[in-house]
Amino acid sequence: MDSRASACPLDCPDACTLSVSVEAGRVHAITGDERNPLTGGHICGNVQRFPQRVHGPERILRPAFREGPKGTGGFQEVSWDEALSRVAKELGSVRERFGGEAILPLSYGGSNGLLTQDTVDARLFRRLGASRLARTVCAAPTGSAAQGLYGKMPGVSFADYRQARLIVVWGANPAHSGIHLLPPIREAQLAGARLVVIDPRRTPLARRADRHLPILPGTDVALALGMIHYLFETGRADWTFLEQHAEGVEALRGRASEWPFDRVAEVTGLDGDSVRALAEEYASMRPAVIRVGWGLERNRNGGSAAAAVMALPAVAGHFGRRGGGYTMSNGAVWKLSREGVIGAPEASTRLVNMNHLGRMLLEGEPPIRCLFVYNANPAVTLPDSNRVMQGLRRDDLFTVVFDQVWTDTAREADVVLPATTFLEHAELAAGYGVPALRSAEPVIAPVGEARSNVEVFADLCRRTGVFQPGDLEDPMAIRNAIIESAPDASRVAGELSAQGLAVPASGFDPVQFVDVSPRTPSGRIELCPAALDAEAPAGLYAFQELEPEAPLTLISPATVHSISSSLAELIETPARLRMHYDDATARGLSSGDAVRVFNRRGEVHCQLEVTSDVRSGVVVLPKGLWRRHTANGQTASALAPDTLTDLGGGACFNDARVEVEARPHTD
Ligand SMILES: Nc1nc2c(c(=O)[nH]1)N[C@H]1C(S)=C(S)[C@@H](COP(=O)(O)OP(=O)(O)OC[C@H]3O[C@@H](n4cnc5c(=O)[nH]c(N)nc54)[C@H](O)[C@@H]3O)O[C@H]1N2
Ligand SMILES: Nc1nc2c(c(=O)[nH]1)N[C@H]1C(S)=C(S)[C@@H](COP(=O)(O)OP(=O)(O)OC[C@H]3O[C@@H](n4cnc5c(=O)[nH]c(N)nc54)[C@H](O)[C@@H]3O)O[C@H]1N2
Ligand SMILES: [Mo]
Repeated sequence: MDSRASACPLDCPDACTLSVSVEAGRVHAITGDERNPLTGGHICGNVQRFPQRVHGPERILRPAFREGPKGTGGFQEVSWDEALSRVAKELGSVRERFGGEAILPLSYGGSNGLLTQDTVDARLFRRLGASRLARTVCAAPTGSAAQGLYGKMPGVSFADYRQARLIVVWGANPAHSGIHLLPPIREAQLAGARLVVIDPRRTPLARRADRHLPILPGTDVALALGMIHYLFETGRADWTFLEQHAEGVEALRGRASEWPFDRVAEVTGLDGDSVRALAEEYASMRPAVIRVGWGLERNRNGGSAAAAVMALPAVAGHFGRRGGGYTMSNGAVWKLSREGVIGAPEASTRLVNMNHLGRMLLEGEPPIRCLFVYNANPAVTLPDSNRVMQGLRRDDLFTVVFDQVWTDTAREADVVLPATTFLEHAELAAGYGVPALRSAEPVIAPVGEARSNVEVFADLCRRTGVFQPGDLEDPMAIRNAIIESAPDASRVAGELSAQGLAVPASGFDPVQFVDVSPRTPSGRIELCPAALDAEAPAGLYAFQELEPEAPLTLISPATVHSISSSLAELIETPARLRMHYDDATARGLSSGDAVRVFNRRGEVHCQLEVTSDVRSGVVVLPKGLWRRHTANGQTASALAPDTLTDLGGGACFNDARVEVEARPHTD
């Protein structure tokens, strides 16, 4: 058995380095390896299960054409040459007859690698003049807020949570979604730190927290503004720091003054005493750090909520010492550009928000005639998924799906193309929590006839006639060109070739306002940036009422069983809806009942689990499930509205209102 080095590129904040045991061309096991000192030998269950995807029965082995009507699932295997010439011909004829904007490429962070997205794929679609995609399904509101206030300044490292005296985990569930934050939190707690968790669910961390605030989804902006108001009102705002480093202080102070604790309590569903206690702890304990998660962004107030939460450390003066400040995404830590590799300027063609895929497929003008899906599984991961599915079934839509496994989206395709996994192609990947850049070589040959994104898009550039001399097509050359774009390229290249891993210029453990500072144009914190204020429908920090379309709020957070919908093909147990005892009793329901969760967009048929781990008024379905996991083929995404967040045009998965009732018979 051979042991080979690799790097996990799955969509997760952590950036694990891996050791892969290989025998006779097959992957046997994946374990952690110590090259990344921040993740060490500890890896999650998802990547450990990855060999079952690579060699599993759901793997797409050869290209295929649909046979029979859409949705009936019949496919006929074909050669790569047949498949690519048909795809190239369709791209060409759609462009000729309807214009390039009738083509929509649809991809998200499914591969999470720097080689497999926004390189040769972007070259093809830009040169074809295709519609552009706004990649908003995740991190759009938090990203806009982090950009507007701090220019995406690097965050407090996971390791430095050890130094904190107060840790606030706000809308994040690292026990499932980024496990390497747990040991530092545990160590800090053993050294006497207080832990606060703000989450509608009693998460694993909430169980061991000193304080759990089971907030109503979509109301975090009220809680954060209430805390800011308290800081100003009680004379604990750090005016010296604010004068030196921040703009927009008066605007923020004015907007926060509308949030006395009694109003905060009423809106958030929290008790006033715990809100006050949290505000007092945050004012007085230092260092204090906030882990800002993505759970709080997925609602109409999500951008303002993220901005208000990130404004807190500035107002309270928590920056400037190790273990103080905030952590949001560290995705922007690496200053790498792929524009040189793409070799085509970004066109000014129509910009399609991916959260509107369903309505765009059904109503878009000019109509989308060709949809090219890769690095994503939109049939189940985008909001209002019944409309997405209806759009995919349009007879006059030509759909290409390029994936590793037979996803629910692949089953709707006209042409299916088999993709390699990260164990079969070269990759360059950075984590967005642990900011390590890692390069990795393939550890096995492609399974079946799978090909990498770089290879397939390069071939399509040639077949569609958009290839230009000088275009980079070799993965190694592309990787080198991306590394070359780093300001300190030779150091990065040297570290990557010596150990497969590079440290960002700001280091692994920067202290905010000591080692790193805001990357805004002014170099100062913009607490109320004009652009965000203009973008948010009622202005930044305004609370938009959550008018009840139905009484319960459905949220669908990440679980340990999949990474978004990736690896969910390995989940064997059917979906369960989790509901609080009070809500169950009020409806005469109990654990094990067959239920129907519904609103006007869709319905999910599944089993009920009654629990005290979810606050009343809120119900939970897992994120990432496939159609097979519910009794009627719909998932949480079918119930999620395709309305957009206040900033960034993001998805409102946790802003779904539903009702639940017993189902008379099991289907
Ligand atoms: N195992 C695993 N790891 C993953 C993923 C996965 O699917 N599985 N997904 C990856 C991806 S793509 C991402 S973006 C990250 C996401 O990682 P997280 O930031 O942890 O995001 P979520 O799981 O969406 O939600 C986090 C928590 O927010 C809570 N929540 C929901 N609504 C609200 C609200 O309005 N306010 C507050 N305060 N809390 C709320 C949920 O109950 C949940 O516990 O994880 C990544 N890591
Ligand atoms: N209900 C609900 N839905 C959600 C969320 C939620 O909170 N609730 N959260 C959302 C979040 S946070 C995110 S990030 C999105 C993610 O949604 P998606 O971007 O759709 O991500 P995945 O479900 O991981 O699907 C990625 C697909 O890309 C394929 N892939 C991986 N690597 C490669 C490659 O190299 N080449 C090719 N061609 N394909 C590859 C994988 O096999 C997989 O099928 O889901 C969102 N969906
Ligand atoms: Mo995400």
